[in-house]
Amino acid sequence: MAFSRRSFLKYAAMSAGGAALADTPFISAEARAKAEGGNVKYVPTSCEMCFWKCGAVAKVVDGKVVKLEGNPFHPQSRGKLCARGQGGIGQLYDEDRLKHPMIIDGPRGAGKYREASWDEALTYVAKKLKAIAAKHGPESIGMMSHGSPGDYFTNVLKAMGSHNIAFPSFAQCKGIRDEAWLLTYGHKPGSSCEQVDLENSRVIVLIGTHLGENMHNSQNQEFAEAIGRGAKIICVDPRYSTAASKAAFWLPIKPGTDTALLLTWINIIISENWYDKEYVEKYTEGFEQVKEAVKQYTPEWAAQETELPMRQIVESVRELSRYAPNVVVHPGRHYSWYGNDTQRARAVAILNALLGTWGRKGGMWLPPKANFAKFNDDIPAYPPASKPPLIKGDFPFAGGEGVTQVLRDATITGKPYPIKAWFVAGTNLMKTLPDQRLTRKAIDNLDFFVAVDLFPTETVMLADVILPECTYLERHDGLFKIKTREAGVAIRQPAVEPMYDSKPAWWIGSELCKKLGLNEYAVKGNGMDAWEGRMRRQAKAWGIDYDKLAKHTGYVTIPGSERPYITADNQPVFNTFSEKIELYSEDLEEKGFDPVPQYEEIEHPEKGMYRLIYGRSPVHTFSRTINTQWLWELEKENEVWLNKKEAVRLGVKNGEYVRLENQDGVRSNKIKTKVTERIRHDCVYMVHGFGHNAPRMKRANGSGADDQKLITKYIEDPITGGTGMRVNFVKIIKEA
Ligand code: MGD
Ligand code: SF4
Repeated sequence: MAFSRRSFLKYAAMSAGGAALADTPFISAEARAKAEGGNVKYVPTSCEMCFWKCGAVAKVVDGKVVKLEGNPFHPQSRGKLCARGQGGIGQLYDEDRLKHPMIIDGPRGAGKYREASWDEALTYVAKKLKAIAAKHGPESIGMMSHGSPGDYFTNVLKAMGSHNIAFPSFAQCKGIRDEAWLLTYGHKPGSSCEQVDLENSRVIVLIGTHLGENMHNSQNQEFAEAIGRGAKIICVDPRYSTAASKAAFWLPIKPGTDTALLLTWINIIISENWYDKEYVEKYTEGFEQVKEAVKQYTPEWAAQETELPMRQIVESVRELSRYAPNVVVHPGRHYSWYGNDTQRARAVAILNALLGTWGRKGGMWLPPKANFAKFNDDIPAYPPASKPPLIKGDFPFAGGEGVTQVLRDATITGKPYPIKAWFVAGTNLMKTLPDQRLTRKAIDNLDFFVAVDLFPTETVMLADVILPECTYLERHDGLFKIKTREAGVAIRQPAVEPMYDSKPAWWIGSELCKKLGLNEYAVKGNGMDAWEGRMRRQAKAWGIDYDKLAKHTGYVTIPGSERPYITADNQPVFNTFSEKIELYSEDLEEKGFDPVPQYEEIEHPEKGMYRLIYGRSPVHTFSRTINTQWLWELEKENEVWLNKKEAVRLGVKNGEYVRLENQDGVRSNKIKTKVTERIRHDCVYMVHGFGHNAPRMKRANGSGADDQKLITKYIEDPITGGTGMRVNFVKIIKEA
């Protein structure tokens, strides 16, 4: 391959703040190819190495992708890609990819499969699904998915009459936060990306949001620019993270006590009259109730509870108020920490409202204004669900995306009605859902299990039928609505033909519809260009020039959609009952929850045990990139961070391999110790996603340790169903 590992590393070398980002000249894709001549193509598309969906441009020489660059026209990449984005070539040419459809040929879990043609595999899947639907009802088929394949299989399931579709990005991630902001502002704090105006912020508060290690391209670019401009960072994290190393205030909080700090900050801001009175009066409801409810949270109390110096608590919030409203308390993203997380997210939302950040420069920009014409390509309405879907469980604010573990529980218990088949696309459930023992038990209970994936992961290798999707560089995938400060539309289109016998998910879903006798839900037209035809019709409905998008820019702006800040003729719209920001939530009160967040103490580890906390690496996405050649070479294994004094007490040396054993006696793979003063004494930290148990993924298998294996305990948030996963305690076992 023309693109050597060495040149890749040059581009992708990590800086202290995360992955380096490569620049691209500002010129259209077609014009560049013409200028270079020869057998060179530049194909604008959208990255899927994570779900920020940056605009990328693939350079293709003689039919091979040799380079990926950031699309300069796309606001989420701004001409740059992170290391993972550039590493997408490694995913495309990974020799461990799934190459053919496979049908199980032995007991589940034994790893025995036979190759099948697409026709045979899809006929088999359709026959099995039909039989299960006939015997137990279509609702007994459940789906779990992450990323773009979900759309196509949602169509299949709904066409069959099942609405039991759930996404781990809800209960294991940001759904909790989104519901809290919907309750408060009537808006999520962002759609494609968080609406944080870091570019113009004067003070940025990060509560466990580890920008720099958590790598979302444009957000990290803006964060770096803000630091360069002298913006002050207040970083609340038990660990001296990359972001903390750039901070004016690092608050090494006792894990699980963030709501105590937030409510105390709210109390200080109110009692010191540091809040934005005019804004609060004009745009919020329930101020007096909040004032009353937070009175009890004094700085003295918070200092004890959070183990932070009182002076630091007061001085940091004074700094924050001093520059308000050009400040932002980042809404965060991954929220499933302690089981009371919706109220922590509410506290962040309320704090932002008191500082008047929504719609203010340096705060949170207003959502862009754009009306996209309805387009469903004349697909008929789905049949009504034969039984009410389970996916919200007993959680009153479980949102529209569904709570994954509810499907898993019903698969195990058969209650309130049985789930007999799973359709799993683009998610490695064994590494995504807490308590792997339950995930395995549920899979063992299934009558039928289909997986659509790129790789033979531990979850995929438990499926009865495995369907190989092609990578994002080999497929059309739709026109994406992108909402940043402006609204726009981006394209995903193939840079090269699908390798092996892999197919795009739209094709798999469409062919399955036909095999199920649901032709009216299949993509119109035949052949591999049918989806592109649909994309063209969609572009037309939206008034977008498809050819410009596909050949030149990869992204187009919706003119006039940008209106980031409040002005006299640009007033914010809050989609709440009161049409204001609801500091006091009657919706929560009605369902028996605290209308203003209150602090709840959680269990802490006993001496000798440490709370297990986890986070991200700038060069990996969950467990999905560990096997990707260059990314694996950059970081092959994770480490466990252990406080230096604790290490001395335990006699553990830096670099020594240990195992972690949790409160239920579950032991990890061996993991290297990073002895450091950069973490509190009561917790240990590791990067999520390593420690695969997937022998066919040669690089990833057995590399590092799996945090999910140790997360046998989780606490469900009673409001949204989020699974609090930082409630496990581990001890360190020295290797013999
Ligand atoms: P979290 O896991 O919530 O992640 O990124 P974030 O939302 O930033 O936060 C991890 C940080 O929380 C760590 O620094 C940890 O020390 C700190 N922490 C742990 N416990 C506590 C606590 O009790 N209190 C406080 N204040 N801090 C605590 C996740 C985000 O990252 C998400 S949701 C996605 S989907 C993306 N995934 C991803 C990826 O996989 N790879 C890379 N490179 N970037 C990613 N960006 C996104
Ligand atoms: Fe790709 Fe990186 Fe953008 Fe994610 S942040 S979409 S991995 S370039």
